[in-house]
Amino acid sequence: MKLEGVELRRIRLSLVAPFETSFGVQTERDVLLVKAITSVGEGWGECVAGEEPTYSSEYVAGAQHVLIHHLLPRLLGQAQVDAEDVGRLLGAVHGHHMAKAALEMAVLDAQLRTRGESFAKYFGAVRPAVDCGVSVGIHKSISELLETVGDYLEQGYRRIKLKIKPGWDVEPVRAVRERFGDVPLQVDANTAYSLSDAAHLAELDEFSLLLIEQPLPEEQVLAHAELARSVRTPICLDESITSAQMAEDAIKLGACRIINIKPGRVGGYLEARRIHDLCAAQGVPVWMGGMLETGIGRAGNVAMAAMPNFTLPGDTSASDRYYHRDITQPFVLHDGRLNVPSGPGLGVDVDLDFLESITHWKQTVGDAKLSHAAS
Ligand code: NPG
Repeated sequence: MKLEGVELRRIRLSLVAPFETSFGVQTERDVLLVKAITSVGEGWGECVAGEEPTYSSEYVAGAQHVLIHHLLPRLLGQAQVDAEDVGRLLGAVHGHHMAKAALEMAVLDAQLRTRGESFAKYFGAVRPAVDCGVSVGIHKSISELLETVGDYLEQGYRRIKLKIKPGWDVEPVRAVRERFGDVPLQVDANTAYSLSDAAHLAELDEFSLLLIEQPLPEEQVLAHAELARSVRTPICLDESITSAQMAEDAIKLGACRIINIKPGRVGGYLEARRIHDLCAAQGVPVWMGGMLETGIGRAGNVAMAAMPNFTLPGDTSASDRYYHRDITQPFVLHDGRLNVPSGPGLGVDVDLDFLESITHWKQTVGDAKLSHAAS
Protein backbone atom coordinates (compact mmCIF):
# COMPACT_ATOMS: atom_id res chain seq x y z
CA MET A 1 0.00 0.00 0.00
CA LYS A 2 1.01 3.63 -0.34
CA LEU A 3 1.11 6.09 2.53
CA GLU A 4 -0.72 9.14 1.16
CA GLY A 5 -0.66 11.31 4.25
CA VAL A 6 -0.60 11.35 8.01
CA GLU A 7 -2.73 13.32 10.43
CA LEU A 8 -0.87 14.14 13.63
CA ARG A 9 -2.88 15.27 16.61
CA ARG A 10 -2.16 16.10 20.25
CA ILE A 11 -4.88 15.53 22.82
CA ARG A 12 -5.00 16.23 26.54
CA LEU A 13 -6.56 13.74 28.94
CA SER A 14 -6.63 14.01 32.75
CA LEU A 15 -5.76 10.94 34.80
CA VAL A 16 -8.35 9.81 37.35
CA ALA A 17 -5.67 10.13 40.04
CA PRO A 18 -2.11 11.51 40.13
CA PHE A 19 0.52 8.86 39.37
CA GLU A 20 3.84 9.29 41.19
CA THR A 21 7.01 7.46 40.23
CA SER A 22 10.66 7.97 41.11
CA PHE A 23 10.86 10.26 38.03
CA GLY A 24 7.95 12.57 38.83
CA VAL A 25 4.21 12.96 39.26
CA GLN A 26 1.80 12.80 36.34
CA THR A 27 -1.71 14.19 36.53
CA GLU A 28 -2.57 14.18 32.83
CA ARG A 29 -1.29 12.93 29.50
CA ASP A 30 -0.58 14.98 26.41
CA VAL A 31 -0.90 12.25 23.79
CA LEU A 32 0.37 12.40 20.23
CA LEU A 33 -1.82 10.35 17.91
CA VAL A 34 -0.94 9.34 14.38
CA LYS A 35 -3.57 8.59 11.76
CA ALA A 36 -2.11 6.93 8.68
CA ILE A 37 -4.03 7.68 5.49
CA THR A 38 -3.12 5.03 2.95
CA SER A 39 -4.21 3.99 -0.53
CA VAL A 40 -6.27 1.20 1.05
CA GLY A 41 -7.62 2.73 4.27
CA GLU A 42 -6.77 4.43 7.54
CA GLY A 43 -5.08 3.30 10.73
CA TRP A 44 -4.27 4.69 14.17
CA GLY A 45 -1.11 4.83 16.21
CA GLU A 46 -0.37 6.24 19.67
CA CYS A 47 2.93 7.71 20.75
CA VAL A 48 3.77 6.93 24.38
CA ALA A 49 6.31 9.73 24.86
CA GLY A 50 5.55 11.82 27.93
CA GLU A 51 5.56 15.58 28.24
CA GLU A 52 9.05 15.60 29.71
CA PRO A 53 12.11 13.46 28.89
CA THR A 54 12.19 11.93 32.38
CA TYR A 55 11.42 8.24 31.72
CA SER A 56 13.71 8.19 28.67
CA SER A 57 15.20 10.84 26.39
CA GLU A 58 12.02 11.06 24.32
CA TYR A 59 9.25 13.59 24.90
CA VAL A 60 6.07 14.39 23.04
CA ALA A 61 7.10 17.68 21.40
CA GLY A 62 10.31 16.03 20.23
CA ALA A 63 8.36 13.10 18.81
CA GLN A 64 6.10 15.51 16.94
CA HIS A 65 9.13 17.30 15.50
CA VAL A 66 11.02 14.17 14.45
CA LEU A 67 7.91 12.72 12.82
CA ILE A 68 7.29 15.84 10.74
CA HIS A 69 10.87 16.61 9.77
CA HIS A 70 12.67 13.26 9.70
CA LEU A 71 10.39 10.22 9.76
CA LEU A 72 7.40 11.08 7.58
CA PRO A 73 9.53 12.40 4.69
CA ARG A 74 11.18 8.96 4.55
CA LEU A 75 7.84 7.20 4.08
CA LEU A 76 5.65 9.63 2.18
CA GLY A 77 7.67 9.47 -1.03
CA GLN A 78 7.66 5.66 -1.23
CA ALA A 79 5.55 3.91 -3.85
CA GLN A 80 4.90 1.07 -1.42
CA VAL A 81 4.98 0.99 2.39
CA ASP A 82 3.87 -1.97 4.47
CA ALA A 83 4.35 -2.15 8.24
CA GLU A 84 7.14 -4.67 7.70
CA ASP A 85 9.08 -2.03 5.70
CA VAL A 86 8.81 0.82 8.21
CA GLY A 87 11.72 -0.16 10.48
CA ARG A 88 14.12 -0.42 7.53
CA LEU A 89 12.91 2.78 5.87
CA LEU A 90 13.39 4.73 9.12
CA GLY A 91 16.65 2.99 9.96
CA ALA A 92 18.88 5.95 9.07
CA VAL A 93 17.32 7.93 11.93
CA HIS A 94 18.90 6.98 15.24
CA GLY A 95 16.77 6.48 18.32
CA HIS A 96 13.31 8.09 18.54
CA HIS A 97 11.75 4.69 19.17
CA MET A 98 8.46 6.02 20.50
CA ALA A 99 7.89 8.23 17.45
CA LYS A 100 8.82 5.38 15.09
CA ALA A 101 6.61 2.94 16.98
CA ALA A 102 3.56 5.19 16.67
CA LEU A 103 4.05 5.51 12.92
CA GLU A 104 4.61 1.79 12.38
CA MET A 105 1.53 1.06 14.49
CA ALA A 106 -0.68 3.34 12.39
CA VAL A 107 0.57 1.74 9.17
CA LEU A 108 0.04 -1.75 10.61
CA ASP A 109 -3.49 -0.85 11.72
CA ALA A 110 -4.38 0.43 8.23
CA GLN A 111 -2.89 -2.70 6.65
CA LEU A 112 -4.68 -5.15 8.95
CA ARG A 113 -8.03 -3.33 8.92
CA THR A 114 -7.94 -3.56 5.13
CA ARG A 115 -7.41 -7.28 5.10
CA GLY A 116 -9.83 -7.90 7.99
CA GLU A 117 -7.16 -9.32 10.30
CA SER A 118 -6.83 -8.45 13.99
CA PHE A 119 -3.57 -7.46 15.69
CA ALA A 120 -4.02 -10.55 17.85
CA LYS A 121 -4.18 -12.88 14.84
CA TYR A 122 -1.21 -11.13 13.22
CA PHE A 123 0.87 -11.56 16.41
CA GLY A 124 -0.11 -15.20 16.86
CA ALA A 125 -2.15 -14.64 20.04
CA VAL A 126 -3.04 -17.82 21.91
CA ARG A 127 -5.67 -16.59 24.41
CA PRO A 128 -8.92 -14.63 24.15
CA ALA A 129 -8.29 -12.61 27.33
CA VAL A 130 -5.19 -11.55 29.27
CA ASP A 131 -4.44 -11.47 33.01
CA CYS A 132 -4.10 -7.93 34.28
CA GLY A 133 -1.95 -6.34 36.89
CA VAL A 134 -2.00 -2.77 38.11
CA SER A 135 0.82 -0.37 38.80
CA VAL A 136 0.47 1.56 42.06
CA GLY A 137 2.28 4.87 42.37
CA ILE A 138 4.22 6.22 45.32
CA HIS A 139 1.74 7.43 47.94
CA LYS A 140 1.91 10.08 50.67
CA SER A 141 1.45 7.51 53.43
CA ILE A 142 1.32 3.75 53.93
CA SER A 143 -2.32 3.92 55.01
CA GLU A 144 -3.31 5.62 51.73
CA LEU A 145 -1.27 3.05 49.80
CA LEU A 146 -3.07 0.18 51.54
CA GLU A 147 -6.42 1.73 50.70
CA THR A 148 -5.50 2.02 47.00
CA VAL A 149 -4.13 -1.53 46.84
CA GLY A 150 -7.25 -2.84 48.61
CA ASP A 151 -9.48 -1.12 46.05
CA TYR A 152 -7.57 -2.62 43.13
CA LEU A 153 -7.66 -6.11 44.63
CA GLU A 154 -11.39 -5.77 45.14
CA GLN A 155 -11.72 -4.86 41.46
CA GLY A 156 -10.02 -8.15 40.65
CA TYR A 157 -6.50 -7.22 39.54
CA ARG A 158 -4.34 -10.31 39.51
CA ARG A 159 -1.03 -8.72 40.42
CA ILE A 160 0.09 -5.57 42.20
CA LYS A 161 3.18 -3.58 41.20
CA LEU A 162 4.44 -1.02 43.68
CA LYS A 163 6.53 1.89 42.52
CA ILE A 164 9.55 2.25 44.79
CA LYS A 165 12.38 4.72 45.36
CA PRO A 166 14.99 5.17 48.12
CA GLY A 167 12.99 5.92 51.27
CA TRP A 168 9.83 4.24 49.91
CA ASP A 169 10.63 0.57 49.42
CA VAL A 170 10.92 -2.06 52.17
CA GLU A 171 8.26 -0.57 54.46
CA PRO A 172 5.47 -0.23 51.86
CA VAL A 173 6.23 -3.74 50.57
CA ARG A 174 6.12 -5.14 54.11
CA ALA A 175 2.84 -3.32 54.82
CA VAL A 176 1.19 -4.68 51.64
CA ARG A 177 2.40 -8.22 52.41
CA GLU A 178 1.14 -8.02 55.99
CA ARG A 179 -2.28 -6.68 54.98
CA PHE A 180 -2.93 -8.66 51.80
CA GLY A 181 -1.02 -11.91 52.30
CA ASP A 182 0.51 -13.71 49.35
CA VAL A 183 -1.03 -11.65 46.54
CA PRO A 184 1.29 -11.64 43.47
CA LEU A 185 3.49 -8.62 44.11
CA GLN A 186 6.40 -6.93 42.34
CA VAL A 187 8.23 -3.60 42.54
CA ASP A 188 9.47 -1.06 39.99
CA ALA A 189 12.31 1.37 40.77
CA ASN A 190 12.57 3.15 37.39
CA THR A 191 16.39 3.34 37.72
CA ALA A 192 16.34 5.02 41.16
CA TYR A 193 19.11 2.97 42.86
CA SER A 194 22.82 2.33 42.47
CA LEU A 195 24.86 -0.83 42.86
CA SER A 196 25.92 0.35 46.33
CA ASP A 197 22.26 -0.22 47.37
CA ALA A 198 22.60 -3.97 46.72
CA ALA A 199 22.42 -4.97 50.40
CA HIS A 200 19.37 -2.76 50.93
CA LEU A 201 17.60 -4.19 47.86
CA ALA A 202 18.35 -7.70 49.18
CA GLU A 203 16.10 -6.81 52.15
CA LEU A 204 13.22 -7.21 49.68
CA ASP A 205 14.07 -10.91 49.29
CA GLU A 206 12.05 -11.93 52.34
CA PHE A 207 8.79 -10.81 50.65
CA SER A 208 8.81 -13.36 47.79
CA LEU A 209 8.32 -10.73 45.11
CA LEU A 210 7.81 -11.84 41.52
CA LEU A 211 10.56 -9.45 40.42
CA ILE A 212 12.39 -6.16 40.96
CA GLU A 213 12.04 -4.02 37.85
CA GLN A 214 14.85 -1.78 36.62
CA PRO A 215 16.59 -0.95 39.90
CA LEU A 216 19.64 0.69 38.26
CA PRO A 217 20.16 3.26 35.46
CA GLU A 218 19.44 2.06 31.96
CA GLU A 219 23.06 1.96 30.74
CA GLN A 220 24.16 -0.17 33.71
CA VAL A 221 23.51 -3.59 32.27
CA LEU A 222 26.66 -5.11 33.73
CA ALA A 223 25.87 -3.66 37.16
CA HIS A 224 22.45 -5.34 36.97
CA ALA A 225 24.27 -8.64 36.40
CA GLU A 226 26.33 -7.96 39.52
CA LEU A 227 23.26 -7.00 41.51
CA ALA A 228 21.54 -10.17 40.35
CA ARG A 229 24.24 -12.15 42.15
CA SER A 230 23.49 -10.50 45.49
CA VAL A 231 19.66 -10.51 45.49
CA ARG A 232 17.49 -13.63 45.26
CA THR A 233 14.49 -11.81 43.76
CA PRO A 234 14.58 -12.01 39.94
CA ILE A 235 15.72 -8.83 38.22
CA CYS A 236 13.49 -7.63 35.36
CA LEU A 237 14.67 -4.98 32.91
CA ASP A 238 12.51 -2.27 31.35
CA GLU A 239 14.36 0.97 30.44
CA SER A 240 17.58 -0.92 29.51
CA ILE A 241 15.88 -3.07 26.88
CA THR A 242 15.62 -0.81 23.84
CA SER A 243 15.95 -3.51 21.16
CA ALA A 244 16.11 -7.25 20.56
CA GLN A 245 19.90 -6.92 20.51
CA MET A 246 19.91 -5.35 23.98
CA ALA A 247 17.58 -8.08 25.23
CA GLU A 248 19.86 -10.79 23.90
CA ASP A 249 22.95 -9.19 25.44
CA ALA A 250 21.30 -8.55 28.82
CA ILE A 251 20.15 -12.16 29.04
CA LYS A 252 23.59 -13.43 28.06
CA LEU A 253 25.22 -11.23 30.73
CA GLY A 254 22.86 -12.50 33.42
CA ALA A 255 21.48 -8.98 33.95
CA CYS A 256 17.84 -10.11 34.02
CA ARG A 257 15.70 -13.22 34.28
CA ILE A 258 12.51 -11.51 33.11
CA ILE A 259 11.84 -8.77 30.55
CA ASN A 260 9.19 -6.05 30.43
CA ILE A 261 8.17 -5.37 26.84
CA LYS A 262 6.90 -1.93 25.86
CA PRO A 263 6.44 -1.63 22.10
CA GLY A 264 7.03 2.14 22.21
CA ARG A 265 10.34 1.80 24.05
CA VAL A 266 11.76 -0.65 21.50
CA GLY A 267 10.61 1.09 18.30
CA GLY A 268 7.38 -0.74 17.58
CA TYR A 269 5.34 -3.91 17.71
CA LEU A 270 7.52 -5.74 15.21
CA GLU A 271 10.68 -5.30 17.29
CA ALA A 272 8.63 -6.14 20.39
CA ARG A 273 7.59 -9.38 18.71
CA ARG A 274 11.24 -10.19 17.99
CA ILE A 275 12.03 -9.69 21.69
CA HIS A 276 9.12 -11.94 22.64
CA ASP A 277 10.41 -14.63 20.30
CA LEU A 278 14.01 -14.52 21.41
CA CYS A 279 12.99 -14.55 25.09
CA ALA A 280 10.73 -17.52 24.41
CA ALA A 281 13.64 -19.36 22.80
CA GLN A 282 15.83 -18.63 25.87
CA GLY A 283 13.17 -19.55 28.44
CA VAL A 284 12.91 -15.94 29.68
CA PRO A 285 9.33 -14.92 30.53
CA VAL A 286 8.06 -11.52 29.38
CA TRP A 287 5.17 -9.28 30.38
CA MET A 288 3.52 -6.27 28.80
CA GLY A 289 4.40 -2.90 30.27
CA GLY A 290 2.15 0.12 30.20
CA MET A 291 2.62 3.85 29.65
CA LEU A 292 -0.83 5.09 30.56
CA GLU A 293 -2.09 4.42 27.04
CA THR A 294 -5.49 5.42 25.71
CA GLY A 295 -7.71 2.76 24.18
CA ILE A 296 -5.66 2.90 20.97
CA GLY A 297 -2.36 1.87 22.54
CA ARG A 298 -4.12 -0.44 24.98
CA ALA A 299 -5.77 -2.36 22.13
CA GLY A 300 -2.40 -3.15 20.56
CA ASN A 301 -0.77 -3.99 23.89
CA VAL A 302 -3.56 -6.32 24.99
CA ALA A 303 -3.37 -8.11 21.63
CA MET A 304 0.36 -8.62 21.97
CA ALA A 305 0.03 -9.70 25.62
CA ALA A 306 -1.99 -12.67 24.35
CA MET A 307 1.17 -14.16 22.74
CA PRO A 308 2.42 -17.38 24.34
CA ASN A 309 5.48 -16.14 26.24
CA PHE A 310 3.63 -13.28 27.98
CA THR A 311 3.25 -15.48 31.04
CA LEU A 312 3.14 -12.79 33.76
CA PRO A 313 0.23 -10.32 34.18
CA GLY A 314 0.91 -7.03 32.42
CA ASP A 315 0.45 -3.35 33.28
CA THR A 316 -2.59 -3.61 31.02
CA SER A 317 -5.23 -2.25 33.37
CA ALA A 318 -8.82 -1.33 32.58
CA SER A 319 -9.53 2.06 31.01
CA ASP A 320 -11.14 3.36 34.23
CA ARG A 321 -7.84 2.96 36.11
CA TYR A 322 -6.54 5.82 33.94
CA TYR A 323 -9.33 7.92 32.46
CA HIS A 324 -12.91 8.93 33.23
CA ARG A 325 -13.63 8.74 29.53
CA ASP A 326 -11.44 6.99 26.97
CA ILE A 327 -11.18 7.86 23.28
CA THR A 328 -12.33 4.35 22.28
CA GLN A 329 -14.85 2.01 23.82
CA PRO A 330 -13.43 1.32 27.30
CA PHE A 331 -11.49 -1.80 28.23
CA VAL A 332 -13.35 -3.37 31.15
CA LEU A 333 -11.96 -5.83 33.70
CA HIS A 334 -13.76 -9.20 33.84
CA ASP A 335 -12.48 -11.49 36.57
CA GLY A 336 -9.10 -9.73 36.49
CA ARG A 337 -8.76 -10.01 32.73
CA LEU A 338 -9.23 -7.84 29.65
CA ASN A 339 -10.68 -9.31 26.48
CA VAL A 340 -8.39 -9.27 23.48
CA PRO A 341 -9.98 -7.26 20.64
CA SER A 342 -10.84 -9.54 17.72
CA GLY A 343 -12.06 -7.05 15.08
CA PRO A 344 -9.94 -5.94 12.11
CA GLY A 345 -6.72 -4.09 12.99
CA LEU A 346 -6.74 -2.71 16.53
CA GLY A 347 -10.40 -3.73 16.76
CA VAL A 348 -11.49 -0.53 18.51
CA ASP A 349 -13.31 2.54 17.19
CA VAL A 350 -12.15 6.06 17.93
CA ASP A 351 -14.78 8.47 19.28
CA LEU A 352 -14.05 11.27 16.80
CA ASP A 353 -16.32 13.90 18.39
CA PHE A 354 -14.73 13.40 21.79
CA LEU A 355 -11.29 13.34 20.19
CA GLU A 356 -11.96 16.66 18.47
CA SER A 357 -13.11 18.21 21.75
CA ILE A 358 -9.81 17.37 23.53
CA THR A 359 -7.47 18.12 20.61
CA HIS A 360 -5.11 21.04 21.24
CA TRP A 361 -3.02 20.74 18.06
CA LYS A 362 -3.46 19.04 14.70
CA GLN A 363 -1.55 18.92 11.43
CA THR A 364 -1.82 16.87 8.27
CA VAL A 365 1.41 15.97 6.52
CA GLY A 366 1.44 14.68 2.95
CA ASP A 367 -1.25 15.11 0.37
CA ALA A 368 -3.79 17.19 2.31
CA LYS A 369 -6.40 16.99 -0.43
CA LEU A 370 -6.40 13.21 -0.44
CA SER A 371 -6.31 13.02 3.33
CA HIS A 372 -9.25 15.41 3.51
CA ALA A 373 -11.23 13.26 1.10
CA ALA A 374 -10.42 10.14 3.08
CA SER A 375 -11.34 11.44 6.53
O1 NPG B 1 -0.59 0.99 33.79
O2 NPG B 1 0.08 2.04 32.02
C1 NPG B 1 0.17 1.74 33.21
C2 NPG B 1 1.31 2.33 34.01
C3 NPG B 1 2.36 1.33 34.28
O3 NPG B 1 3.96 1.90 35.90
C4 NPG B 1 3.61 1.98 34.75
N1 NPG B 1 4.29 2.65 33.82
O4 NPG B 1 7.73 2.95 34.49
O5 NPG B 1 6.58 1.37 33.63
C5 NPG B 1 6.66 2.52 34.05
C6 NPG B 1 5.45 3.42 34.09
C7 NPG B 1 5.48 4.57 33.14
C8 NPG B 1 4.34 5.33 32.96
C9 NPG B 1 6.59 4.92 32.43
C10 NPG B 1 4.32 6.42 32.10
C11 NPG B 1 6.57 6.01 31.58
C12 NPG B 1 5.45 6.75 31.42
